[in-house]
Amino acid sequence: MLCGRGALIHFQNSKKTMLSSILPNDLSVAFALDSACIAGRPMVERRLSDLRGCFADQAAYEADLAVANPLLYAVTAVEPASGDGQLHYGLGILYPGKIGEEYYLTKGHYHLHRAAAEIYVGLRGQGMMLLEDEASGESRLVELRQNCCVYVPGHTAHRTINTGPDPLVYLGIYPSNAGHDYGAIASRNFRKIVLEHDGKPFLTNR
Ligand code: S6P
Ligand code: ZN
Repeated sequence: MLCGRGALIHFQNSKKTMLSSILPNDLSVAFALDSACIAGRPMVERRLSDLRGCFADQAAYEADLAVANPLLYAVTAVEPASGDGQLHYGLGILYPGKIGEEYYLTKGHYHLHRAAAEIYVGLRGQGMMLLEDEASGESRLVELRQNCCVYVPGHTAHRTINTGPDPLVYLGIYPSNAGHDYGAIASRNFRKIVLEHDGKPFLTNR
């Protein structure tokens, strides 16, 4: 899969973005709710092997990985323009499953441009977003499901978690200069984890 993402700052330029500079097929984009595919666009795929260190139960992780390396999630980014004030968005699909008692999740990140906020729009399935404030370490677990929006403030690490039986499909809409910082989370992970307890999501300390 081609990768159009990574820990890069998309520097804004001061040039005004003109409607005529946007490709017609970036103005209206059709997507599939069953696969989160957008025809002709590269999709970043994350398999179980890409999430080493993310799950709390490392023995369960290694045992599952020894058997199979399933696709956990995929994201297609749409980047119509990168000038001042422009937006990018990502269409994500996170499949259902667990490692031990912990639900399948995304790596999670801060934005490289820390002040950049993001809006998640749930399109299908049921899940949660784990938010963690960088300065205070405060955690919030909020619902993300079909017909539900989640606001992720700037300076907030965010991770998506599928707590349901079906794929969780969502859009994340963010400033074009947001970028991704995976390093901070990769080195210390989120403070909290979400486990299944009596069939329901349960937030607890790592
Ligand atoms: C980008 C936005 C999403 C995530 C996607 C995958 O700012 O938050 O498109 O990239 O949910 O998560 P992650 O943590 O692997 O990038
Ligand atoms: Zn983000």
